[in-house]
Amino acid sequence: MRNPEPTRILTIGGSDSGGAAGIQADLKTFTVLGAYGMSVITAVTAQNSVDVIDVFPLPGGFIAEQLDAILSDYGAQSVKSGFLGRAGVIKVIASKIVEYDVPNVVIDPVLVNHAGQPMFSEEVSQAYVDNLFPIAGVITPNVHEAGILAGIQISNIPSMTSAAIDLFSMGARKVVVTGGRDGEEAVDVFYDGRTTTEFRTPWVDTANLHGSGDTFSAALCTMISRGIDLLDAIDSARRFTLEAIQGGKEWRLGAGHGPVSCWGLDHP
Ligand code: PXL
Repeated sequence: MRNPEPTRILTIGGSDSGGAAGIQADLKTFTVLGAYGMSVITAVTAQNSVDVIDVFPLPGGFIAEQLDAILSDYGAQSVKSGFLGRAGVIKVIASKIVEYDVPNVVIDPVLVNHAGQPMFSEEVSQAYVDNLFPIAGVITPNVHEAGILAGIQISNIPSMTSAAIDLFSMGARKVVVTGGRDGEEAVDVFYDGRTTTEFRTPWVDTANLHGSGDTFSAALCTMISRGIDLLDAIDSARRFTLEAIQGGKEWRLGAGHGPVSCWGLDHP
């Protein structure tokens, strides 16, 4: 055998035709980090660096078929969810993760577009809380999503921390609220029911952040599947994402918010 057998990781989310976010970001991250990526597509988007022009949701039954196909054969050592968008689809996905007993569940509750504007109804947020929070090893909302889920306005680091604590009390076992900013630092806040931990890295001034949240949670999912302790996995996934942002910060691939880079990085 030439290469060691890779870790198998499943992403469940939407296709970004622009390749910046969604399953494309996830599969690139898994690959760069040496894992074998699989994808269940929930919706196909027509989007670029400027706009999401249209979304074509796939039928829930077909999403279930994709899950059955993968999980009855390859199986997965960890799973990450992204753009799900419908309460019924969220329920189907939760029941399949339970049915196949997939370990290491990372839930990125995608509720806003890259500009931070809500994309879905309240019913979708509630479906995450009711169906995916209880089975998640960790959830990774950004500040906008954490604010929507916790029903609070997040304006600084203390309010990020309050939201993380609220999301724990709503049933999520481990919470990382991402995308905070404190002066010249990018801040993520972690809460596990006992302690809060702040992760800080230098703020990178760039418009090219499209897909950075997906990249972080896909990297986190990969680190966790290797058995790395959660706090170390978060630290490592953040460093990977920081390097990805730094690598693409000067790019002008489109007229709007471009992707992050994810190659040429020296990571285990
Ligand atoms: O970055 C969140 C995200 C994930 N997946 C898809 C998206 C978006 C944001 O717009 O379109 C397909």
